[in-house]
Amino acid sequence: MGSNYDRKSELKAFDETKTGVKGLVDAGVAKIPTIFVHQQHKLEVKSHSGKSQISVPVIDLEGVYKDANLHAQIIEKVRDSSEKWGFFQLVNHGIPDRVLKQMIDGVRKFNEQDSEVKKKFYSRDYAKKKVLFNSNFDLFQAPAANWRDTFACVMAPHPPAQEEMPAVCRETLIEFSKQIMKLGCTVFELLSEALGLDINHLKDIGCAEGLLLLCNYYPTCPEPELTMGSSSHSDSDFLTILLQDQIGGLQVLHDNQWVDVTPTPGALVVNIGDLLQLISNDKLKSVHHRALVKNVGPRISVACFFRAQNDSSECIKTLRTHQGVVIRGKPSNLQGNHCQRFSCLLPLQRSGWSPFTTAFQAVKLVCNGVRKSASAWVTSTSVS
Ligand SMILES: O=C(O)CCC(=O)C(=O)O
Repeated sequence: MGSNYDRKSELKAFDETKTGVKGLVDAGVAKIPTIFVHQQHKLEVKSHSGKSQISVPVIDLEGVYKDANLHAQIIEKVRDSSEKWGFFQLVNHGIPDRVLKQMIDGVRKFNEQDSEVKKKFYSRDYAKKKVLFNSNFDLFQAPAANWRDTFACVMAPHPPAQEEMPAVCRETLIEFSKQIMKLGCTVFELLSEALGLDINHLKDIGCAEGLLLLCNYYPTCPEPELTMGSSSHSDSDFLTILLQDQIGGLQVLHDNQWVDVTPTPGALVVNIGDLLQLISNDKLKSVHHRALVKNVGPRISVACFFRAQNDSSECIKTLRTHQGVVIRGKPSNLQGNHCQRFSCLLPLQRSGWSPFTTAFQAVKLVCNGVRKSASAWVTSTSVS
C-alpha cells in the first residue's frame, strides 16, 4: 500500500454513497476497495479437517412441553450445548417455515429496492433512531471494513410506529418479531431450568424484554479470500437467535478451531451472549463467531438480539461507548479477574445473590466493570 494512501477519505467517500457494499457490487467492482482488506492472519482458516465429524449440536424441540422425560432430555442438551459450545441449532421450534422465508425475502426486498428509498434510512444515529440502515456499524473504528450491509430495527419493548418501518417488509418484521419473542421466552425457560433455577427466572429478571433485529445482507464478493462478512466477535446481549439462508458462511470458534454452522432447512441458530455468561457465573459460554463471504450470493441473515429493556439508559449508553471493546476486543471467554468483579450477580454459587437483581442492574454492574477494565480487555485480546 502506498504511503500516500488516505484510508480516512476512502471510508468517508464510501459512507457518503449511502448505498453500502451492494452499491459497489452494482457498480461492477472486480477488486475490493482497500478499506475492506483484512490482515491475512485474521482470515486464517484454522478449520477442522474435512474428516472431522464435529458440528454444532442440533436440538429438536418437538413435544418439549408434552412429555416429562423428553423435556428433561431437551434441557440436558440445552445445558450441555450452552456450556461446551455456546451455540446450538433448533429444529421444530414452532415458527412456521412460511414466516422464516418471508423474513429472508423481506430483507432481500429492502436491500434490492430503489437505492433512493433505501438512502432515506441511512444513518449511524443509534441513540435516536429505532430503524436504520448502514454498512458496518463500526466503519470508522474497525481496523478493516466487512463486506456487509445491515438494516437494524428495535422491535421491543417499544417498537417503532408502523410508518417508520420500511414499507417493503413492515408486516413481515412485525409477524417475525412476535414469533421470535415467543421462541426467545421458551429458550430462556429451558436455560433457566438448565441452570437449576425456576423456569421463569431469566424472564423474570428481564432477559427477554428488549429485542433488536440486525438484518444482514452480504453481497456476492469478487475477492472473498481478502475480506470478511463479519469479523470474529462475541455478542454483547443475553441471547441471540439467528435466521440464516442456505448459502452458509457462519463459523463458530470451538476448541480453537473454526467450525461451520451448516445451514439446516427450517433451523434457527441460538447463541449465548456476554451478559448471560456473566450472570450465569461463566457456566454458559459466550463464544466468538464470524461470517465468511463467498463469490456467490447475496447471503442473508437476521440476528435477533435479546438485550436489557431500558435501552436508552445511562448504562446502555456506556456499553455502546465501549462497544468496540466489548464486542470486538474481548477474549473469547471472560476469565479470571474480569469475572471476579461480577460475582455479586451470580445466582448459582453465591449466597449473596438476590432474586430481585434484575437484568438491568446486571447490565449496570457490567458497564461499571467495562469502564474499569476496558483497557485490560483491549490489551488482552487474544482471539483472531
Ligand atoms: O450473519 C451471520 O451469520 C452472523 C451475524 C452476526 O454474527 C451478527 O450480526 O452479529
